[in-house]
Parts: sequence; C-alpha cells; structure tokens
Amino acid sequence: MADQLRVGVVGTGGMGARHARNVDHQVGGARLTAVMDIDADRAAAVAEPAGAQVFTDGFELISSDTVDAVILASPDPTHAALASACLEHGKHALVEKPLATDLAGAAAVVDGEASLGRRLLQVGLMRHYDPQHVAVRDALQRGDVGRPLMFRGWHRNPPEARPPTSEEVLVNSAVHDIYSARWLLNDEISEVFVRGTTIHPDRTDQLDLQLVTMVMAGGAIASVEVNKDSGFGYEVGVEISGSHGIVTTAPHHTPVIRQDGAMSQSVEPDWLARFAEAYIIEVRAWVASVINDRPEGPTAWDGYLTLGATLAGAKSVTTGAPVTVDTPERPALYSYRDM
Ligand code: ISE
Repeated sequence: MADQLRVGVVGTGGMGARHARNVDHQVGGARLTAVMDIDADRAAAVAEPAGAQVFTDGFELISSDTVDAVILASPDPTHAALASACLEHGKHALVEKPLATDLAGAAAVVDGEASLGRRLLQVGLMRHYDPQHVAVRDALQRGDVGRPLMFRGWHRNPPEARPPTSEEVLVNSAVHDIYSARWLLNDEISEVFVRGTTIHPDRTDQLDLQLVTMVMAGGAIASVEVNKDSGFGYEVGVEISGSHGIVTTAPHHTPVIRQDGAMSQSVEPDWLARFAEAYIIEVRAWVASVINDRPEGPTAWDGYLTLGATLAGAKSVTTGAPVTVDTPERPALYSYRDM
C-alpha cells in the first residue's frame, strides 16, 4: 500500500461527491485517486480538485492498481455486484446502503465475504457515527434508562425529483431506522408490519408516509415514522423507553429566535446538512479501520439482516399483514459485533 490509502469513489451523486470531498479534505491517511460516474463530466468535476483519475466504469476503477480501497455510492441496484467485485480484487469497500436491493443479492455478497474469511466490507448505515445517535447508544450502554423496551424513530425527508415507490421508501430510507432499531436495542427483528398513506392523493400506490412497526426477538417493540415529503425540510431522531427512563436524541442545535411575537428555529434542508459531521466521522473511521486492518461499524451481515427486515416490510405493504422475519445463523466471520 502507498504511504496514504488511495481511495476510489464510484458514483458522484450527492452522496458520492460528499464522500469524495471528505476523503480529499477531511482524512489525513487517505487521498482520492479515482472517481467514477457514467457521466464523465460529472466525474471530472469531482475528480479535478484532487487530481484524481476519471473512470466511466465502476468495475474498471475497482480493478485499477491506482486504487487500494473503494467507496461505492452508485445507484442502489448496482451496490451488490460492485461489492462482490471489491471482494474478488481483495479490496476494502465502504458500500452505501442498501447493501443490495434484493435479498439474494445481499446473500451473495455475504457468502463471498464469508468464503474469503476476511472482512473487507463496511456498509454505510451511518447513523452508527452520528454523535446524537451515539450519545443515545452510550446512555443505553451505561444503563441510564435501564432495560430498553421500546424504540421510536422519526425520519422526515424533503421531496425527491422522482417520487419513490412504496418499496423504495423502505429500502432507500427506512433501512437506516430499521438498522438503528437493531443496533440500539441490540437485538434482531422477528416481525415487521408496515402501514402507509400518501400525501399526494394522485399517487395511491406510492405510500410516501409510512409507519413501520417491529417486534424484536427479545420482546422489545419498535416503530418508525417515515415521511418522504415533509413539507418543511429534514429531521431524524430516535427515542428509547427503558425500564427506568427514556432517552431521546438531542433536538436541533440551531439557535431559537424570538421575534415579532413568534419563536422560530431553522431545520436542516436535507441529510447532507443534518449528517455532515457523521459522514466525516464515518469515513475517518473507515479509513483507519482499513489501514489498521481492524474492521468496525456495520458489516455486510448487518446490511443483509437489515435488508431482510426492510423487504419483509415491503411485503407487508402488499399483503396488509405482519410478516415474520427469519434470522439465519450468523456466519463465524461476523461473530464479533461492534455496538
Ligand atoms: C438517502 O439516500 C439517505 O441515505 C439519507 O440518510 C436518508 O435520510 C434519505 O431518506 C435517503 O433517501
């Protein structure tokens, strides 16, 4: 490996461009050497400030000997095949969530990594690095509220140019909160039931407002409200009721302004603003883990199990009934869990 970890970024949408910039500006031990997008001009605009090489094929970037490790931030359906290519080339990758868009795809990635016998993949379920979520995790670990019994999450988004399908709301957005429930309750999901409605009466098959309810294997319960067109900006938080108290993520840290007979507080417009710090912490932790060869954070197994529960939620939307979630036996490679 070169003196600094040479990182390639696949995909230069909002998230890929942010990861590329963070690698270039925020991480001491790494430099951006390659950027890929099918739109060469868009890739060039992201690559140029770092003097990185431009690719228009993700698989070529992964196999390039100018790249030690890869961040995959291309469209969701491409994640699994690209992650498998990283495994084939023995390269570490930070794979944006979801690990795959279907369970067979996620299973193939997990099988590939398990048969390699080496953890090379981290999944971008990045609430794991958000200081507000971490503070809740710390309170739970200290036992501040006793035994965690109920998880409540809220996840409110600005509208997207192309409105997502009901399944995309779950697979692209709620997947984060479903991971948070597993992570913070430190348990697996045994049942999911999703009900939804729509803010847009003309889109009855696109449920942009969903209530995800879950039962955990140990008996705790969880619910998540997902809103894909909040009408005011972006907001994500969690609250855990325990046997001795309740812990809630801190509210917005923007100032409260009193003026003209009213009080107001600004809200972040989107996740890139709300989680700006978390993305930096995440990529620093990932680079350090690659350099020290000490994997940490959400694993491919987390990506697989979380997707399994998420897709069970999508099934429940179509059947209108709760869906049981199976948790297969954990492969030995993933026996260590970094809470
Ligand atoms: C987006 O892809 C993300 O990952 C954000 O964290 C999430 O809040 C948003 O809903 C997704 O579309």
